[in-house]
Amino acid sequence: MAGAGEDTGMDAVQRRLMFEDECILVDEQDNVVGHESKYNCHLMEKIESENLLHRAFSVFLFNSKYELLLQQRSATKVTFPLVWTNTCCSHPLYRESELIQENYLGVRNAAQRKLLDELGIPAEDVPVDQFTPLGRMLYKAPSDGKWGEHELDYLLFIVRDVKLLPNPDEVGDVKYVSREQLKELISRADAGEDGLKLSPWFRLVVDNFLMGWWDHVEKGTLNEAVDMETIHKL
Ligand code: DMA
Ligand code: MN
Repeated sequence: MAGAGEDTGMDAVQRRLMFEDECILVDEQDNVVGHESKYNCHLMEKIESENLLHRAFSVFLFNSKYELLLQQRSATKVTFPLVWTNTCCSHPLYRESELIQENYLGVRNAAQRKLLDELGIPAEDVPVDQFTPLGRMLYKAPSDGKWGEHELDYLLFIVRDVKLLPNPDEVGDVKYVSREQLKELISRADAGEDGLKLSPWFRLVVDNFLMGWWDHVEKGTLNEAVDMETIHKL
C-alpha cells in the first residue's frame, strides 16, 4: 500500500471508498480469482506488475423517448474526474449479494445499488429484472499516469423513466441526449472543445456497439442483441 503521505490531495469521500470497496478479481475468461481493494485495483503500477483485472459494470439508461442519460463525473473522482460518460459505472463488490453468477444477479444488484448512490434513482424505478446484460468487454485505460482501469465490464441496458437526484460527491452534471445530440457531443470532444472529454470505456462502447444497440432499444428488440458468450477484448 502507498505511504500515508501520498494521497493527501484525495477527496475524503472518494478516499474512504478506495479502501472500503473490495473489488472482484477475475481472469480474462471472467472466472473469479480473488479480491483486492478498489485502491489497489486502480493503481497502474499494481495493474501492470500483478496483472490485476477486476469486474465492473456500465449502465446505459434510456427514457421512454429513447434518449440516453449521460453523467459528468464529479471533480473529486480519483479516476477520470470531470469526464462525460454513460449513465452509471462501478464495480460489483466482493460480497455475497454481488457475487451471484446466476442470471448476472450480482452485477444487477450492484447496478441498482450505484444508481441510487450516484444518481438518487430509487430502487423501485430500476428493478433488477429490468436490466438487459448485452455483452462483456475487457479493456485497459490509464487515467492520469498513477491511476487507471483494467476491467472486465458488463454492459447493462435499461429503458425506464426514473426520478433523479444526483449525488454531488459522484456526479458533476447529468443530461439526456438523443443520437443526434450524442454525435454532436462526440465531435465537440474530438475537436477538443471547451476541455470536453468522454471516458475511454464510453468511447469504446460508442465506437463498437452503441448505435446498433440503440436501434434495438427503439424497436423493443434488445433481446436479439444479447451476446453474453463473447468477451470483447478492446
Ligand atoms: C468504474 O466506474 C467502472 C467502469 C466501467 C469504469 P467508477 O470509477 O465510476 O466506479 P465508482 O463509481 O465505484 O468510483
Ligand atoms: Mn474499475
